[in-house]
Amino acid sequence: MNRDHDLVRALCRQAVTRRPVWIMRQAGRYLPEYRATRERAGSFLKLLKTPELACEVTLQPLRRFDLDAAIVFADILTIPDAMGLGLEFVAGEGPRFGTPIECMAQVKALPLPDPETDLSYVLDTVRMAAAELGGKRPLIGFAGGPWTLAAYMIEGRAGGGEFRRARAAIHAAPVLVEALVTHLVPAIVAYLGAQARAGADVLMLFESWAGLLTPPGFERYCRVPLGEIIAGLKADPVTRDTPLIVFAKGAGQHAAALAALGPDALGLDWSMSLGAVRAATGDQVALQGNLDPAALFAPEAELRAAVRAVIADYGTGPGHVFNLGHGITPDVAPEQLAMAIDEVHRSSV
Ligand code: 1CP
Repeated sequence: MNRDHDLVRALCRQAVTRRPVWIMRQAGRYLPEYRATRERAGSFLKLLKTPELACEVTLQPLRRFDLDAAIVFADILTIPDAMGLGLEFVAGEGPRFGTPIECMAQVKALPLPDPETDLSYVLDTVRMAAAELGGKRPLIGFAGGPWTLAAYMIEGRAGGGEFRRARAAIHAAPVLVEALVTHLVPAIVAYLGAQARAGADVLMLFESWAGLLTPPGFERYCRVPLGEIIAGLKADPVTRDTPLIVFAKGAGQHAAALAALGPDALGLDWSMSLGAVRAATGDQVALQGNLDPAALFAPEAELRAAVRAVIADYGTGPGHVFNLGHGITPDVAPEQLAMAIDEVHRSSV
């Protein structure tokens, strides 16, 4: 385990030599070298399922930028794929499942994937990337949160931010949605545990569509199952000591409730003030974020000022990991990201 690094120390709210920074979706389409490797693989799914190439794109952003972590190149939809939903990626449209979830019989029949066999390609990517990093930079493993996975599994396709079917199901078939998220909990615990055993130094849960839920929906489909996942990880001797970041996008109002579940850190989107969340969570957790990804389109002076504003908003003391408030978009110029990272290093400890 790679404990001797600023990212791990910041996640444990310990003093750092330099404020750590990494970027959600740092390996991706805004990088020409990523597009070239995807081309070589033939498709996104082939890239994902070819560990040599997935390892290569995991490391690409670290060759270009002075980043404090690599994130394993995989996708949150690997679990539903391993459960047999038939994942495809349609050009210009995003993910789609051949057999979306429509009834309780399907939920009951969903297998619990064995990560070592059913998701061995992800674990091979983790093992290769960890070996290449050689302890110089920590590697982040991740999974989708149960509500976000359930939303894609019911919707059957990229939600485009709306997820009309999944949200209708909450009202028309709440027992089905609850059964599905409950079914996903042990699969997510096993998958994250396997990534930690394969060499991931930090774990992260992406609950990217938490913001679609009403407060009672958040409680039932998000907070409660996330609590079960965290309890499962903290009961396992390997994952107990692996720092865990929970990113529930659009759920900043629930930050204190999430902090009480016992993750090491919360990721925040740009709608929240880091300082306000820090005050509300009483320094129980580290915070990660939260530059608006659209700030990467600003002229240099404004971009640098926006980076400084995020740092000032967090305030002094340890426990901050700089990141965007959501993934970097494919249309960003890599030079703009380089400037933002440079400003993090100039303006902070
Ligand atoms: O065309 C391509 O090259 C595919 C684009 C792409 C990439 C680069 C997809 C399809 N997935 C990924 C990799 C990926 N996905 C990573 C590793 C790379 C990195 O972070 O550097 C990670 C962490 C994810 C996680 C992921 N996938 C999330 C959670 C994070 C977030 O951005 O909210 C979600 C929601 C997905 C689903 C997904 N996968 C891909 C797309 C286009 C989508 C979104 C579809 C939609 O709009 O609903």
